[in-house]
Amino acid sequence: MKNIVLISFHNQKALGIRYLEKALVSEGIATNLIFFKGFNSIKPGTCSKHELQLLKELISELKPDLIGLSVMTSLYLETVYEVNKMLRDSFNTPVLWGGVYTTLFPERSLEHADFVIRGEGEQTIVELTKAVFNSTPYTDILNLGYRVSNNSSSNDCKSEGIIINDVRPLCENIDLFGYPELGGVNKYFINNDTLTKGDPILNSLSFELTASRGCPYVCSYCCSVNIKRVYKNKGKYVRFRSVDNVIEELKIAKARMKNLKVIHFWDEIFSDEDNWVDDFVLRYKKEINLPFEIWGHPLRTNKPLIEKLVKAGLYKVVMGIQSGSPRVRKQVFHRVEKQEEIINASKTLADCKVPQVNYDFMLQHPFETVEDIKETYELCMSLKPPFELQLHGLNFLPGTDIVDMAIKMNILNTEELEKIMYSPIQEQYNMYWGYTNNSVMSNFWYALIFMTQFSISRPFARFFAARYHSKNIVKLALKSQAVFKPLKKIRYYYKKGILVLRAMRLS
Ligand code: B12
Repeated sequence: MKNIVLISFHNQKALGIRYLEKALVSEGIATNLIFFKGFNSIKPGTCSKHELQLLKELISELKPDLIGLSVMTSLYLETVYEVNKMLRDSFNTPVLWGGVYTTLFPERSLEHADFVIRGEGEQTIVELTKAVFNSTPYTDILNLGYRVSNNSSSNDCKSEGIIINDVRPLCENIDLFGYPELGGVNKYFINNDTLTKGDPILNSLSFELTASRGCPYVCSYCCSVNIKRVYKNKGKYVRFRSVDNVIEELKIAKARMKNLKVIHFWDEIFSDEDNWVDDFVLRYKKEINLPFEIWGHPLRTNKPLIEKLVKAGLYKVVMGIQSGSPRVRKQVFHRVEKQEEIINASKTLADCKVPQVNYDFMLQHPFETVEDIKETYELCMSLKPPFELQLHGLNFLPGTDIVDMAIKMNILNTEELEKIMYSPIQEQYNMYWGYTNNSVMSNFWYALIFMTQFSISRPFARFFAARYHSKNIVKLALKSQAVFKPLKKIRYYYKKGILVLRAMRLS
């Protein structure tokens, strides 16, 4: 039977290919999903020879007529290239790429793939798969890009031998996409040198979904604004699902996932629209009643909203602040919120007693001065505790505005940036989580920022900060990290335990 295989990388929950499966299966197209490698945000590593062999054997068994690779992030390109090469060397099947990276770099992707799909793929993948299966023309399919053997006269032709068609208008009613199917015999997970049949999500403690698509902000380090530009004049970019549709999806997850303890909403901006939220909290509490986590934004955090969400089960908010320096935030990161707005948001989260508040910062990157990192320390001291900090570096992601800024400001040149952006997966993660800045004072303020998140170390941070001119104090503060760093691990296990207990009480 003709079928399509879709492969995700380092992500067994992969919303992208799960939505595509829904679209294909709804049209009666046989679809298999392979989750190649599990998610590991600290030490991902690439695939082993054995894992590649397992994939090859599985593809030989499934005999697909089209193979789609989900290239969501450039960080995992090393694994994507290995898989792509194996497919090219071993099979004659056309290969299709899609996902955020492909959307922003269709020409580059076509150096490896026969077809690319830009943007949201539901309708296009159905049209392309039908065309490939039935050997009918695909040249006019919107969102599609493909290689041609001889030159074409099409206006959409961007480079020789390549056609990139226009994108279709965005689907405004995203309920029409439905939601991913849980379980099924068409799912395979390859990880740790083992192939497991069945949907890996079914045994998970958490369920991940998104109640919206798109983001209204223009942060320079994120791809969202660049994806939005691909869709210029093609309709509304930020769209919300109906509460009904979201609750239906969650009810199925709750019924089918026996270990389910927590829900993650991965909306770039969780809805703050009154009617939607009122309806959601009422139904969520009544029909789902499990702790849930959202990503927050300082400009979308107000007391009535957070109070309602906490009553419904909101247990964790992760809020990107990224820098305490107004200069870095505005001029480098293109973020519009002011210092007082961030502090007020932190008051709201603390006053509403959100059980877990996590602030995200990008530090020690080439745009930052010692004065900027000192300002981040000062902001952290003004945030209302309790909170946790997620401190990391800046990933230069291909196609983002910050890459062009780094070139224009002579911070890095094109070759240096290419090397950074396309280096092996582990190197990119080391840069992201690493502690590579050599300036002693930058390391000093970084250490103090870390200390602001624990009530036990906060007074020490204040003490060290007041004496930052003294070399001995700077040395002492840097040494004291060895004492405070383990606090993070202790807190992690403590919070995890509390969360499981809380979920057991609720269910
Ligand atoms: C939610 C999310 C996550 C979740 C993923 C949850 C999950 N279950 O999948 C979590 C928090 C785990 C996560 C982790 C990471 N993420 Co993330 N994430 C997002 C976010 C906000 C939304 C993605 C999403 O689920 N959208 C909804 C689904 C339905 O859309 P989609 O995935 O884009 O899929 C559609 C199309 O792209 C296309 N498509 C997708 N796959 C395929 C395959 C084929 C064959 C075809 C034809 C089409 C196609 O069709 C799909 C349906 O319309 C995006 C931002 C964004 N605007 O995309 C960042 C984003 C994708 N993440 C990003 C990054 C960097 C990461 C991490 C590397 C972060 C880190 N340092 O660890 C990891 C990598 C995870 C991984 N292994 O892939 C970057 C990627 C950019 C880049 N160049 O690398 C983005 C764009 C954000 C940013 N900073 O710019 N992420």
